[in-house]
Amino acid sequence: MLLKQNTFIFSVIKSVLLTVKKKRNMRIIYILSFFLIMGFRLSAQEKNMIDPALKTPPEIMNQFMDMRFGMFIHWGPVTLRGTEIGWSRGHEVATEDYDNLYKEFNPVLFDASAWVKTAKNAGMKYLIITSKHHDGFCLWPSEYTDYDIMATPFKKDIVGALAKACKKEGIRFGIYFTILDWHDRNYPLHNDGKGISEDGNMEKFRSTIKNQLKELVTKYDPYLIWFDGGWEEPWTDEMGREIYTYLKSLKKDLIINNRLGKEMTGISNKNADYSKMVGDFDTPEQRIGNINMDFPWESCITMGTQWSWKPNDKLKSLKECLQTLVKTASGNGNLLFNIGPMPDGRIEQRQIDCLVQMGAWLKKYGESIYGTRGGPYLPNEAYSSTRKGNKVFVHLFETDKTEIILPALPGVNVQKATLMNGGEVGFKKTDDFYKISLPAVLPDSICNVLVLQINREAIEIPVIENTSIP
Ligand code: FHN
Repeated sequence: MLLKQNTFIFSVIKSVLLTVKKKRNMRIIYILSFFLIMGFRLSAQEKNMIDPALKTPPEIMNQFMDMRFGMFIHWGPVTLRGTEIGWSRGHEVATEDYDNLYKEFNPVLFDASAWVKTAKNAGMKYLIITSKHHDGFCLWPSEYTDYDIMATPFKKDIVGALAKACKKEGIRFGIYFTILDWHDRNYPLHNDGKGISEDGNMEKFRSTIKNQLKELVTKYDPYLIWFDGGWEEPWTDEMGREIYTYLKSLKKDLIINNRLGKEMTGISNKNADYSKMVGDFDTPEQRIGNINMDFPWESCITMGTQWSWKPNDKLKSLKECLQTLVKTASGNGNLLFNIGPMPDGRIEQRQIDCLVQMGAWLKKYGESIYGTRGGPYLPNEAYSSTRKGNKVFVHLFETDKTEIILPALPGVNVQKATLMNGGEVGFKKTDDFYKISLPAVLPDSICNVLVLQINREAIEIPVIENTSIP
């Protein structure tokens, strides 16, 4: 009887232990499978993102965003036809003709230091040249193609000359590099409406661009690489991340824009997922980007109507150029302002004249642009603002007003209100508004700067969405 009882107890204990053991095993199995799945997920996630340790650190990006104003240069043999670089190949200009323009490309009046000095005098802090655009022509001597500057009658390294001149003038040097290359047979697309070509070989193509990027980084030590043309089907974000990681192995602090991947606000101003971007800053194109106080951005905009030189092109007025710069800064972005030099190597005098006048304005009002951050007032037709330290700079676009009314800044005491280069102004505060009376004659005929000196750090003020006056 006792034995029976004991056997029963043992079997109960055994099954309990077994259950516990089974449960423990199950728990171990659950825990193991959890970590396994997490591992998979993590590796997938890690695979879908750039190693944070490689990302360009905030202090480097802040230094870049302090610059606020850069020169973009689109140039190449296409200027001999005055049509749009890359896009006119096989369209306005027959492919055969386009691809042989390099044989006539001889910009004997090209003077790198003159270009860089023009940028510097304009108040620009960095300069980016199209080393290779979608037509595949390389403005530097490349080991990996014969379709480069050494095949032209000119035979001088354009990228190298600009890198040297920038270093001499203390201007940061950047390189534009297209991912897509409609001229390269290994790249499966040729902008000819014929779709993916069988003889494409992305493996070979990717090793060519990797080798060329190594050439550019090791030979010219750029501050920044401005990628473009990653929107076509043969290119993937994965490939973009691989290039980002590779470039960071060549130069740790190299700044790289977000066009190595597909996620961007770009031309269409679409709502982008910044966590998916492959690169350090967003690149709104041909428009002023939306205010963004968290993710760095830079608008690239043409002075004319196309990127490369066009004879007798319609250029933006000085007022439009200055307002574009000021409104971009007030949205917390940089302006990369594009010029297209002529086929003989000179920058058109009209473009230089406009840049000189922008520089003259920045010599007087640069404190309200360089090193500032956007807001708190959102840009509108009458004004926009930037801020730095305990100052808010309000850029006034109307020069015929003797009074301006601004929404009061929450939790702020305005200690002093002055006009840059213009002295004290009348200042009255009501609960919700500031009433500022301006002198009949304002210091500047295009854009004046009202400075509100306040009792706290201006960056702490939330962005004022609604600037409309009742
Ligand atoms: O196709 C290019 C264009 O030619 C120009 O280079 C601009 C500059 O940002 N990016 C592309 C269009 O998005």
